[in-house]
Amino acid sequence: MDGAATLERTLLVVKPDGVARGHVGEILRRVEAKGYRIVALDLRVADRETLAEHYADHVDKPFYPGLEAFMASGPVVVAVVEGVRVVEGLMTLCGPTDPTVAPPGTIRGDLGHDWGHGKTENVVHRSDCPEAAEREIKIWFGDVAGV
Ligand code: 3AN
Repeated sequence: MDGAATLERTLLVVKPDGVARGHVGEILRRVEAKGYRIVALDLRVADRETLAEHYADHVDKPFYPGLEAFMASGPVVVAVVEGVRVVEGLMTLCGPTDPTVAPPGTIRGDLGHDWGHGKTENVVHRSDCPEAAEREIKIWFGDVAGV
């Protein structure tokens, strides 16, 4: 044994397509079944300012207006998830960006569908590194997130 394991936190967002299609329970079930702990959870409609901060790396990209409109089109479920190596773990559980080629067994592979909008609608967002997780948790939940 290497001693005490370090707990990490990451941000999970069930996007409007996932909420509208009734996948919230299934997605949270998979996260909990894997052994991760949900420490904060909220259903809300994202505003433009929050989305622009969250997608700071993408605001200048040609697909951003469509992404913003989609992300604001209905409620999202935002969660802070805790566990050992959870950032990496949720990347694996969610699968790659494009839902058409995301492998079966992943959330995007099993539940995502290209509705003619390319990669815009892919059911979930998860932070892609510990620094992004810290930044994104602050954007959605402020300084004190979860229990
Ligand atoms: P991921 O969420 O897999 O880390 P990113 O960070 O490259 O993917 O992109 C953020 C989000 O922007 C994606 N989840 C997807 O909704 C959207 N997106 C990324 N690339 C494209 C694209 N080429 N066309 C449309 N939407 C895209």
